[in-house]
Amino acid sequence: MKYQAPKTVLCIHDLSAFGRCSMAVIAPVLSAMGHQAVALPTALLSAHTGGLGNPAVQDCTGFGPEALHHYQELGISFDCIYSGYLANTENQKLVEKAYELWPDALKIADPVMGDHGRYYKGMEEMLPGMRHICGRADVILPNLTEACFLLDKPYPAEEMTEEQKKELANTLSTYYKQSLVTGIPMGRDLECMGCGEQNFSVRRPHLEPSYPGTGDLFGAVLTGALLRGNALSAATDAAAGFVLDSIRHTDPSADPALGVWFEPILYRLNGGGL
Ligand code: PXL
Repeated sequence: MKYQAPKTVLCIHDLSAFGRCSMAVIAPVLSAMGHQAVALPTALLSAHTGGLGNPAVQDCTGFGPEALHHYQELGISFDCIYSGYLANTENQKLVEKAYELWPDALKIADPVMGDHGRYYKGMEEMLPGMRHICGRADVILPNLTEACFLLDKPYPAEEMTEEQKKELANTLSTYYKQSLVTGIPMGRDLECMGCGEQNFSVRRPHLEPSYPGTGDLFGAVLTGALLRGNALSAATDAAAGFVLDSIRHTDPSADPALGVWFEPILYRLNGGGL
């Protein structure tokens, strides 16, 4: 096998320990793909907030700036800064600070704010800061709801026409370098639309039920594949395929709140065609 130096990825996400989302899927996926995941948790939760009772929550806002200071002292150079769920506006400033400290890093931002046309609890106040972060990122990963929030557009009540998608893509391209809008319902499929420097779309069957953490799984595989030198469209295809395979490997009678069973197929990311 060709030797490839591990890429170092600063991961700014929450760590929800149980329930297979955020850092709990991002770190193992990046490791399996041969990268070093440096976990900078924005918050610690005993489990995610999507149907597993009342998790214990520890805010980590004070930890972030000290961690960045330490990495600066160590002279670490990050190849990539990948951010997701940010618990407050201080966390948003942390991402901006990381961008300033490591301007050459590939900046991937998932503007986690909501889904199904609605904000997650308390996330409305995050919109201005998310717009700012996304404006500086190389690649943003909004779902359709978040793309509509970013652009101040109403969430489409019905399936989008090609014309409407084109309009969304054009508007996103005016503000953001490269967007990947996930979760666009198209018939029996879900579409991921790439727009900006590269325009393409990737579709996979829309399987029910929906599981928490699949957006994080998608983002982590995409990030890992980009850092291996794949083109954005190939990385998107790989990420969408891995999410679908993980869903297919999940016992359909299991509680969806427990997330998808990606662990048994993690080995596929280590090498393969990526
Ligand atoms: O990306 C999923 C996610 C991340 N973080 C927290 C969550 C969820 C989904 O419910 O609750 C805290």
